[in-house]
Amino acid sequence: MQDKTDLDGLYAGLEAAALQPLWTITEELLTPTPRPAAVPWLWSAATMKPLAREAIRLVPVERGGERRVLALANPGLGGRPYAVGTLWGALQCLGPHEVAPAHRHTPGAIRFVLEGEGVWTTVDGDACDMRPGDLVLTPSKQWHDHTNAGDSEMFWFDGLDLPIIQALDGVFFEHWPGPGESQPQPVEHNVSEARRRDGSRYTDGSVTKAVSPLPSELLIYRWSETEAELERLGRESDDDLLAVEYTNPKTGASVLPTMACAVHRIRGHGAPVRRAGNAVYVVFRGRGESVIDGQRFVWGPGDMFAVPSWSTVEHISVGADLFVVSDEPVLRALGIQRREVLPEPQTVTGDFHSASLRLQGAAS
Ligand code: 1HN
Repeated sequence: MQDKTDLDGLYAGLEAAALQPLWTITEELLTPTPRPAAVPWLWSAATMKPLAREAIRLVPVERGGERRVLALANPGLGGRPYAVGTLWGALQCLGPHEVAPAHRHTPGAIRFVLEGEGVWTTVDGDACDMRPGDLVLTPSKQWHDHTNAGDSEMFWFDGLDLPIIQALDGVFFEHWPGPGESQPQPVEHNVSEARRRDGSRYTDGSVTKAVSPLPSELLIYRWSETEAELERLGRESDDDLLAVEYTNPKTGASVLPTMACAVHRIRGHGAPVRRAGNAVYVVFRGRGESVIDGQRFVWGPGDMFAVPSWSTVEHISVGADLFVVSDEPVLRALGIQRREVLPEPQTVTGDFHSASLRLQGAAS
């Protein structure tokens, strides 16, 4: 009895002193394998696009709000605006002749273009033209603004390492000091592309990548070149899944120190794989499905889905190209990267229906 009272007193004393006894929390802290709070989830283009168009109609792009961006908010993350624990993922859109003001910040960003024309992102003075399938980089601390000089709406995917930089309490942000809200419009466009003609821009999974704190100086990777690389790989291999990673031509490392970008071409039933680290997928072309921890996700162009750390994923399609961004370079830099190919396809135990699809179902 005395012991129980003493023990209660100890725990009360610890709490009052802002101390916690590890022996009561060991098992939740040191899990045998990763237990991400984020859940596998899919955001469909059919749901997102009408909302984005409504936002274009109702909400101007202005200094302060800075961007018209719909953040993928994973329902496992308790309202935080992140697609997975370590990555921001979003649909960004610009209406005809809109300009999003210039700013810079410590989080780094990648853009994968889905739809539209006549838009460029100016990155530290270099105007990078954006066309569907292109990857455009906005490395940490570089000034950037977006200009839509065309008559059509523009949609692209944004990936940022914001949750990582936030976890490090390293977020700094600054508005362009002017004059004006944007950088001066450069006469020449795509300078980084013209300048960096040598060095390989892609690798397949068989190459061990360098670890580098430097972002790529090449800021644009064109879809025509990515596709040529996929075609080349496809002729050399009969795998059902071809993976091409974009690389820094100078160092052979991933495009940014924190984020790796790749395209997976699915032409059959890919092997089930799980890896340490989070990923967000964006469907560029084709239709298919992915089984993530037993749940089936059916997808088509413009859909986006979250694959949290250590969940098993396999992709199935007769022909599709998936863009994928992951935090793999961080795990690699820390020496904790890990990947396993499982011997058997998963048993499908359920089908995923997004919240809005469920609502539509309930209404009809
Ligand atoms: C940002 O600067 C952009 O520049 C997009 O387009 C998304 C999400 C969080 C923080 C900054 C952009 C962003 C962002």
